[in-house]
Amino acid sequence: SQSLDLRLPTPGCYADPVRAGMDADAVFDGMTEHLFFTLGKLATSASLRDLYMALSFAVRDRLMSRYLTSQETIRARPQKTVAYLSAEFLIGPQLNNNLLNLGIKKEAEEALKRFGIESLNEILEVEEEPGLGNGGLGRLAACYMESLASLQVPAVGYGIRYEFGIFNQLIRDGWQVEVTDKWLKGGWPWELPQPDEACLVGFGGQTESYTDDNGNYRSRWIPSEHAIGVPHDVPVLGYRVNSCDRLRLWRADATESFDFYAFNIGDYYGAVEEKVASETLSKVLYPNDGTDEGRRLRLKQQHFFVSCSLQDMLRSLEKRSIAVEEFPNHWTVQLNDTHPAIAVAELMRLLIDQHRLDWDKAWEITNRSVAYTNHTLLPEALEKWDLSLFKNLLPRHLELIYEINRRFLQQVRLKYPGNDLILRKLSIIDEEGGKAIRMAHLATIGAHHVNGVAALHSDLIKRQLLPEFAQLWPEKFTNVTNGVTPRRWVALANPELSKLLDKEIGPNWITNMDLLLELEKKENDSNFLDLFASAKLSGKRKLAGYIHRQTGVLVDPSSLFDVQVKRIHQYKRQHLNALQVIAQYLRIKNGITKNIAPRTVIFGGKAAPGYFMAKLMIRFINGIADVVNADPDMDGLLRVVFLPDYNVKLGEQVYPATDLSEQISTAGKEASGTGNMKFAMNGALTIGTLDGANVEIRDRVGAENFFLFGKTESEIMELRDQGYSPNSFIAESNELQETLKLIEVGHFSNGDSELFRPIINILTGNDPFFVMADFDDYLRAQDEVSKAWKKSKKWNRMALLNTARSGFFSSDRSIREYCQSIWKVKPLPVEISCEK
Ligand code: NBX
Repeated sequence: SQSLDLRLPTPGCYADPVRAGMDADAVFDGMTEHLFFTLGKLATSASLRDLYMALSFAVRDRLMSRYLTSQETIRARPQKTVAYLSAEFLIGPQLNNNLLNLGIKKEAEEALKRFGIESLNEILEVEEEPGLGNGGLGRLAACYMESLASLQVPAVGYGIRYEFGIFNQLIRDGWQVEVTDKWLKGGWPWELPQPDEACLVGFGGQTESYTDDNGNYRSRWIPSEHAIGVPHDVPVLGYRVNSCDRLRLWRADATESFDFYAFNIGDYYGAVEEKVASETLSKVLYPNDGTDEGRRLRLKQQHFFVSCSLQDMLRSLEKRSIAVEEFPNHWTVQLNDTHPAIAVAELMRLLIDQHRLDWDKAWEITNRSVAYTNHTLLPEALEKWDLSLFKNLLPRHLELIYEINRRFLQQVRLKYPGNDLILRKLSIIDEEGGKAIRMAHLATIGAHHVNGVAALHSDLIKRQLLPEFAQLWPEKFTNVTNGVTPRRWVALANPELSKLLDKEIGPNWITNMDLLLELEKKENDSNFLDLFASAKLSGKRKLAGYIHRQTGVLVDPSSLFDVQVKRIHQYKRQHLNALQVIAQYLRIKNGITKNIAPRTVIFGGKAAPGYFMAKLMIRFINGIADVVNADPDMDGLLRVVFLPDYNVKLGEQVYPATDLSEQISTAGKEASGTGNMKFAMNGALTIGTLDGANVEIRDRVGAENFFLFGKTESEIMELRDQGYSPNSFIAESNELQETLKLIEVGHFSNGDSELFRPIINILTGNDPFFVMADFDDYLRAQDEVSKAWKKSKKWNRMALLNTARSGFFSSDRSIREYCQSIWKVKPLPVEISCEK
């Protein structure tokens, strides 16, 4: 095999663990050295955190030859690389994942024993999780990076190294309290700062026109402000392959420590002002996962990381003396929602203003390189920038966007003569109210493909969100149903199930989830079903312990664990679930317990700090929990838990421990969902609406293994068009009336009838998410759940079939689809020489 001319300090030949330094002795020696030289500690006085750091450094060392060889292979072979642009990468804890993908978990455990640590978990507990994302979108980016590396596809994830990620959530008196996430305190061992590859980014100022040497009219941008982007690289290792891709996160630094002019005139504070302003750029992640607040600093963040990333890509061509015209053959740029959509204008600017290309060539390059993934249909979540704000911050980009729009609308005019309405609908500039830039339009016009994230969602993009665009360019629109990585979400999160799967079907399911279909053969094998159920029980025991430690609530691991974990949102309808809990509570109070299955209803998720209703929903759930858990009548029948600070790490505990997955959004509102997939893989049954990827999950696992309820998307539309009135549904349901009544009298708020009034008002007012319309059917489906739970063998069979048929939802499948139909990239296997 061809080997690259690299001087590798530790040849990382996977086939030869001793030479590669992968055995327990080597890991132990590595830890000892890092304790001494890197951390300045003696093994005798090392804390758990010291040991975590030492092991992480030792593991990082063992990634390095793969990482460097991969980067060198990508550099040396002229093949297309994926650039995944995302304002968020919710990567989760790194140590365990790297141990798994390297294949040295046992060796690490052995090494730890020599330091007196009996369980790897003790060390994993210490790891801070980088919360560099809000929820599904950020986590998807992380799953995709892991699959790209595992599939040996050359890729770079480009994003922002926020100093403070998503806030930590505390619950005080039932309310959410936000606490700053200081994930970098104490140092984070997985990043490699690369100050030599810093990039300069401009903001503000103005443009001026001039005539170039060839007599052409040109525009140039004179920014009033600059920031420096310093890349911080995180290796992303594939599963048991040599490929190790890179996550390149940009930190904003000030251009100068001092503005020397200001310094000279004695304005010391003025001089440091610019430094402070630009350093604030990558300070904090915006914690809104829905509504976009149109904040100036957020647009600055977006332009900052996009500009750095595109400059980095162009520079990689220059370094290899590849002509800039070749850009689309070397980079395929994926926009994770519109957050990086400024890339369309910024790439044009770099090509025209800096690389001197003419418009047509620049546009061809841009359009051939860029593709856009949409993640939401909610109008309030669609990014729009106020024109004056945009002009003030990015005047040159505005000129370019005007020109993109002008040329585009000219095309539209020719196609639809005299149709002003369609021009207004398609324009990048929204003329209603104050003028604004519609980023989804910019992305759609600039991209060669636009995709949704589940079949229904992609269909709705064409029918509802961008119908005029879909009519204009039908071939541009496509679907790639989301997926999640089975490495983190099964192999690592659910060791008991993994062991069982390894034993039954061999270990290859981890990279080929279709092999899980072999489990179908076991659906009537009582022995196997028992083993499957006991893996689940073991997950539930662990979670029960965690719940007790965190909340003080004792839950019974043999009860049905009924779980809803996701961001708190009205469209996700945690309040529908909460109402159902109250209805069950009332039944128990009224002695109607015959059909009740003992349940532990678990909620988890963060609310955006400015989202009043979401925060009230948390308070509401905690109010219900307080009443239910304190009532002896509920003993053995019902428990309610709100798990604080839901994040990736906690998710890893929750998915394996869940029997029932709550996916109850208003049909047409949840683009895909990805938690739904993690639950199904881990053998939870879903209760859900026909929304997002639920539709495909049900198709795959079988309608008989899924608890369906609720109005369909078209029924919801119909209801709305007819003038929906929640009260007509309330009038027909006694249980719903009684449930609402109990809230109104303050039963869950210590007699305070005002506290939850806003929830009642919204539900009985216009009920924008059709909670009342779906309540009765939801309760019916929950009764089906209870009935099924009581036939445990049947339940276990249904659960097994969920796992068996969930292979489609591996992110490996999603990434293969992106590679084939959108990116046109192929794997590039990485060879590491093992000279004797
Ligand atoms: O993206 C989510 C969707 O709601 C899910 O249905 C979908 O499964 C997931 C992955 O495709 N969207 C999401 O998580 N959005 C955000 O987190 C977000 C963050 C910042 C922002 C707007 C939305 N300004």
